[in-house]
Amino acid sequence: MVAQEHLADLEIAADFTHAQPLDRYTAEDHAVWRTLFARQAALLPGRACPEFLAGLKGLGMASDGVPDFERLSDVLEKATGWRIVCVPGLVPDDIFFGHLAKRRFPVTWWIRRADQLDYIQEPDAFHDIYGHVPLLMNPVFADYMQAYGEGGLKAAGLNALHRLARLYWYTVEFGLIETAEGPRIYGAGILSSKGESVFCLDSAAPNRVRFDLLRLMRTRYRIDTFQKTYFVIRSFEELFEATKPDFTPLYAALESRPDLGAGDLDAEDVVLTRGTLDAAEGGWGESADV
Ligand code: HBI
Ligand code: FE
Repeated sequence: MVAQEHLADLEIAADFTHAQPLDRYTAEDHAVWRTLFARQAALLPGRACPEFLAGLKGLGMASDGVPDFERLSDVLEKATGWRIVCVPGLVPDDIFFGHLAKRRFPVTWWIRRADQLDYIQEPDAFHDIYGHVPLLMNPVFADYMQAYGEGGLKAAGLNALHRLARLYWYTVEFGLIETAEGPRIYGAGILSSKGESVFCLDSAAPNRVRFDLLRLMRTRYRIDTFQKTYFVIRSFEELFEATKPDFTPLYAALESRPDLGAGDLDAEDVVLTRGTLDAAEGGWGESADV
């Protein structure tokens, strides 16, 4: 499906939100949700971080079909003050950041087709809801996401959006977290992907590097393959504290440092796993970093 098809007849507000068109979900849509949900439920215990699993449980997220966003919002709001808002798909950066800054998480209403279970380029309802919303039940992560929205509005004025986009990519979407039992997943891009849920922890191909804010903001990334490098945080408190200061001097300092490729290691890195970067294993053929 292309984005345009999802727009037909929806009344979209200036902030890109609209009511969730619950009556438009087909039997196939609900079946796709059930399949994806069951696959991840079988895979994620012992792989996802405990905070994600607790959030999933706390939300009472249904395995029976695409959930009602308002019902989820009511549970979420009681826990951390966040709500879900329904959007037609990717929204402009300033709109996206504006919602986050107000503790509203934009969620795409439509779900991928049955022939797109393993990969879809744009975020859909399964990625947005299943991947992102459970961690918004966690108070520290919930504050981090709001701060990210506020930082985004500021970065836009400083020509540093690409730095902040890297932070989102390598934490919110593809982050790993250390636990007493070993590394666990907290990134939504991984949690909503069967293949990457296994690859990011079990494969010898990718690098796993200790989270360092400056280093991360120098690192390009892959949007259409598994990641070449995962950054590992020690706690959500560490992430929140590291990103709390004003980034303005940081952006200035970064001007004189060269970017790193998605698979590059730096002399100062704390390398937890040095990846083989085996292209066949990672699916890294012809595609390039962004
Ligand atoms: N819109 N709906 C939606 N979801 C996103 O994750 C999103 C977006 N617009 C912009 C955007 N993400 C990114 O460019 C920022 O994270 C940098
Ligand atoms: Fe996402």
